[in-house]
Amino acid sequence: MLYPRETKSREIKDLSGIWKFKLDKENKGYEEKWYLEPLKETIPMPVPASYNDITQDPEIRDHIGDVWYERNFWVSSAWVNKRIVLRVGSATHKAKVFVNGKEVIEHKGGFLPFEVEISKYINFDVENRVTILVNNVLDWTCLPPGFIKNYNDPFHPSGYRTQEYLFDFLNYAGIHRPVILYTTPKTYISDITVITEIQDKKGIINYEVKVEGQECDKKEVRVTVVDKEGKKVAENIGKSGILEISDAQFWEPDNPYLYALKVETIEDGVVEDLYTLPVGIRTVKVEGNKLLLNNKPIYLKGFGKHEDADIRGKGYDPVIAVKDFNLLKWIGANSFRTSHYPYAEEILNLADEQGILIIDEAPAVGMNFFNKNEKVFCKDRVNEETLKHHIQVIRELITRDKNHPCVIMWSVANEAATYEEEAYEYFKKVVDEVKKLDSTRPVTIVESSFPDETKVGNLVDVICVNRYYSWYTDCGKLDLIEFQLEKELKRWYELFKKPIIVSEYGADTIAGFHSDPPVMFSEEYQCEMLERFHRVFDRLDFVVGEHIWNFADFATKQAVHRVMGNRKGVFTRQRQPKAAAFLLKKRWCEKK
Ligand code: GCB
Repeated sequence: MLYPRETKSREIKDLSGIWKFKLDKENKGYEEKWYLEPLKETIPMPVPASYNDITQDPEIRDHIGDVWYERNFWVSSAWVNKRIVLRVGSATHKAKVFVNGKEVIEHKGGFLPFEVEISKYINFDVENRVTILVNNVLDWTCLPPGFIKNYNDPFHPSGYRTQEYLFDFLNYAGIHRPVILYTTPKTYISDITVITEIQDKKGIINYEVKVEGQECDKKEVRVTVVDKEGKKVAENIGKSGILEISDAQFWEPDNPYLYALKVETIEDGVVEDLYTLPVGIRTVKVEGNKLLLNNKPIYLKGFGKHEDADIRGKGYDPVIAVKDFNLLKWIGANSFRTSHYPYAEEILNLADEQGILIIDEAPAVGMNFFNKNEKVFCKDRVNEETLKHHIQVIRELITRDKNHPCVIMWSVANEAATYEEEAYEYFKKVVDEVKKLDSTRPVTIVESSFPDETKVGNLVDVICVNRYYSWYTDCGKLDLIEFQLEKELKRWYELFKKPIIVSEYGADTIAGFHSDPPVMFSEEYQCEMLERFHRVFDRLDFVVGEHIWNFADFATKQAVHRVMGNRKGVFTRQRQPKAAAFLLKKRWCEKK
């Protein structure tokens, strides 16, 4: 699925803005066919945004089930002969879409886009109505999984239920990414795949173009590579081929050079469709205990992040997005992980442009009770149906993100119960699917298990491990960090002989809390902890990256160990630096 871009043959109409919104208190709107008529008794709701924090109403914030969004739009008759597509950047977690009262598509999975051609449902030159039913319930067949707890005890009124989940971020819901209409010609470029290679100074782009629609086989395909100065540097005719650029510029954090790949369909000498894909020529490889970018070792400096901000929740906002990239640059980071789900494509586009490397993660998180008596991989929990959905999500993720130079690794899950025997078969199938779809990028499964207990260490190319020494274990015992961490990391390497990224480490820190000597939750404690982790990393040459948990404070469900959310941010939720930010800036701006 190509990211919508305007060209001379394609137009975009952004439907973001203020929509009508209605809570479906009893979850009966679908049965009662609310979509047939304009919604009644609505309130205004911004799109994109999570709906949870927009109003003062706890019933909306904590609702379990369906909500409805609606807006009107016009389509002029200038679009009559075009293919009109409605695209939802994401709706969390399930959605059904109706155009003028007709159901046109449904989708499961809260972090990936879906689209449908709606040309035949549109009325031209009059008002049209789009209605989107969004459902936030998580069960064991979803990613991330969750479950509904029904209370049957004297302490809760009858029928009381809660949405439970095992992951550590708030289950925000709503339409989180832009909703747009876009057009293409009736016969159109439906997909492009590029794989780049480097031979000395030569850059090679292997490409494949798919054309769909009427008489698509008759169209000629012309592919041109244009450099930043607008100069044509390579050209080819054909739906697939190899483009060579002598003396190419290679994409890397210090020089995120993007060529423009212009793809055109042509009939009788007339260009009908044009799509322009930004292409960065770069390679990623694992060799011995190193991660190589363009055949040179690269050390990842950065964070686990979240899509999270005040009021907006998980809604994409260009203000937050650009601010975050500015902070990444300011602090000297070169990478982040899209913990714990695929982020908006707009974020990946920025990363391509700014030279930020990304570990792209599937929304498989919360597959662990951290209690060995509670199995996860079993008939009633993570089972065949979950696996089927996981594979579907992997397909959608790779289809969406395969062409981004910034994406250097796939993470298929975070902190699953990989110590369970059944985890091996499950993840083998998931990793096989990734390899089948993309053999050019390393794959990881982010671990909380220990090296001697994991069953999946042999499935991955890079070991990613999350560890919280002196926080969740041996609270306050900073002096144990180096002893414990070094021992563990050496064991990982001894067993698997693969490069290691410490993909999470950190301490909850309330900005403004101070203590010397450091105690937990103070800014000094966060600094001291990081420094001790770093001393170990600097001693071990198989450690190829450090991603601190987390970039910024973020919202979680309410719990006694969460002080208005998770406070492990190096920045506050409002993106102001804690003391650790200055420590990291010094380290990362110096460290190669
Ligand atoms: C983890 C999880 C992350 C949590 C973090 C924490 O291991 O991967 O989602 O937020 O720990 O702070 O507990």
